[in-house]
Amino acid sequence: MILYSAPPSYYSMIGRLALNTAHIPFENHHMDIHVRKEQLAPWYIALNPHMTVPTLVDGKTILIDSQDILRLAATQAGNQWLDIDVNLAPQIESVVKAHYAIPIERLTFCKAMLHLPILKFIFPRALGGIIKSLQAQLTTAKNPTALQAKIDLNQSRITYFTQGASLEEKMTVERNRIGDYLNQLPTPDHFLFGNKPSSADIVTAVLFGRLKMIGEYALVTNDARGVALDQWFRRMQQELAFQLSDIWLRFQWWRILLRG
Ligand SMILES: N[C@@H](CCC(=O)N[C@@H](CS)C(=O)NCC(=O)O)C(=O)O
Repeated sequence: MILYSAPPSYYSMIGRLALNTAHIPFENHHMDIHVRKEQLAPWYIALNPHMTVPTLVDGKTILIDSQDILRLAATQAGNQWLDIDVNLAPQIESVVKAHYAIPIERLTFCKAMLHLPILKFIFPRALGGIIKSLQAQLTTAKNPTALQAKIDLNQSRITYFTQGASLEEKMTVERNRIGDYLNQLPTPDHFLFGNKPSSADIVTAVLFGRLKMIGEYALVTNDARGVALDQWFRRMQQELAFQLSDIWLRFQWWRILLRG
C-alpha cells in the first residue's frame, strides 16, 4: 500500500494514525502541498480528482478520503478495535461523523491570521495564485470538471477569509463547534470507549494535536471533563502508533519550507 500524505496535513495525519494503529504496513509517499503544490500535478489528479491528501493506493483500489482509509483500518483491525462491537458502533460512528462536520481548515487558518495578521493578505493571494494556475490548465486538462470544482472551492475559501464577520467572530463560531464536539465525547476509559482503540480515538487524537499546535488546547482542559480528556490524550501520545504517525503538536514551518 502507498499512502500519499503530507506531513503537516490534518487529514493525512488521520490516515497515518489509522493505518499505524491498525498495524497495516504502508509506504509513505511524501507530498508537498504547500510549496510545490504536488496535489495539483496531473499525475496526482489522475489518482485523486479532489486534489487533496491523503490518498491510499492498494493495487487497483484507490481511496481518496481519510474517512475511507479510517474505515479500511477499522475493518482490517477487526476485534482489535471497538468499532466491531455492535453496542458501541453507533456511538463511535456518531463521534466520527461529528468530527468530520468540523471545518478544521477554518479553525486553523482563522487562528493563524489572528496570530500573524500579515497572513490575512498572504492566504488570499496564495489561493488566487492556485486559481490562476488551475485556470491555465483548464483547456488541456483530462478532467476539467475536477479542476473547475477545485477553482470554485478555492474561490469560496477566499470569500470566507476576506468577507463577512470579523476574524474574532469567526473564531468564536469555530471554538463553539469544538465545545459541542467535546460535549458529546464519552468520559474516557483507557481509550475513549473502553480498553481498545476505535475510529473515535484516531480522529479525536488528531483533533487534539491540532488544538495544541494552534494554541487552542485550553478548549480541552477547560471542559468539564478536561482532566480526563487530557489524560487520555497523554496516553495516546505514548502509543507507538501515535509516535510513528508524525502528528504535529507544534507548527514546524521549517519542515514546510525544507520539505522535511
Ligand atoms: N475529506 C478529505 C479532505 C482532505 C483535505 O482537505 N486535505 C487537505 C490537507 S489537510 C488538502 O489536501 N488540501 C490541499 C488543497 O485543498 O489544495 C479527507 O478527509 O481526506
